[in-house]
Amino acid sequence: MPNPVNASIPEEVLRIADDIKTMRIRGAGKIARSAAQALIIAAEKYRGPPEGFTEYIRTVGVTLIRTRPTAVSLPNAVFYVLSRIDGLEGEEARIKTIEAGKKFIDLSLTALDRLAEIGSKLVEDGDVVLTHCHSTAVVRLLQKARQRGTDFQVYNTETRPRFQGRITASQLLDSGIKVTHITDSAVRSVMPRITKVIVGADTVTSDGHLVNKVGTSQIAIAAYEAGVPFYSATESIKFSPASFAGGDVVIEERSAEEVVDPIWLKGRRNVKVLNPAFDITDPEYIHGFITELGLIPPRAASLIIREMFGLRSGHLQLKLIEEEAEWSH
Ligand code: RI2
Repeated sequence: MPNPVNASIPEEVLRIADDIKTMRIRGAGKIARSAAQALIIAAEKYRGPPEGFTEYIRTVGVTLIRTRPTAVSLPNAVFYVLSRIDGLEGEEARIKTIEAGKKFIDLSLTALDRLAEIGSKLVEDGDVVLTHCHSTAVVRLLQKARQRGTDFQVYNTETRPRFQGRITASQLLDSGIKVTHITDSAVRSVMPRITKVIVGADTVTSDGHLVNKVGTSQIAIAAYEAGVPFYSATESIKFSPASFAGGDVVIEERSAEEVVDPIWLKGRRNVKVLNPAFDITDPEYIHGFITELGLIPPRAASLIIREMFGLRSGHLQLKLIEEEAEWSH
């Protein structure tokens, strides 16, 4: 179905969508807050007829959801805002969109702060924490532990192909935390020195699976083998109501150029490059999810989803995602 109002989406909103797609804006929490901000901007800049607003803002929501498929915080942010204007029209809907967008950003930042506070208490003197990729939630948690005066150090993976681990290393070093930067493939060999693994999350499913940066599941298995507890630090907005309703998590495949030099690839046309951005860790390897609601065991994920989003939200989200799929054909 052609999208009739696409042309009127403000430039600034389309830029945010593009920045999410190209990962200039990245990290599941930041992506969600940026999507909420984009909805606020779209509502503030709307100049069309009042009766066209609801359709317009849904189109903006769908445009944002289409940018990256894996982190559920993105559709959760869009759904949070859109569900609050359900049944409203015109100016009332426009004002409520702005209010809901601001409220979402506020809640998300408060959750981040709270989970960092809760998680920081898990870090003890003498700990050697391993982390993967760059997660704002993990960095905040470690910074809080440091502020509390806990004496610990961190091993962090470089995280190929996009090297988000370098951001983690810089931020931890700036906070006075001792960091050892390792290649992704060194994880198992350093595991005997590690006392805790703490990674972020892009999506947590209702049955307690963790979807996170590719390589996470290998780390979880290596930690399990060595008897090292494995945690994921995640705001509850990364729990997936759609998975509760039977929806699958789509693992994003990114371009070959992120993995190999295009010139190298040009001369080797028969080489197939695969670049999945995320993988899935089974609940049995996960000690707990550090959330703003406390430390949650994987088997309790469905309770969190029910509590935070309600029973019907999964079906409603799936409907929105299905509409999105129709539009993209
Ligand atoms: P915060 C990142 O994905 C990583 O997988 C990280 O663990 C996750 O987002 C959560 O990040 P990407 O956007 O919300 O780099 O904790 O592909 O920042």
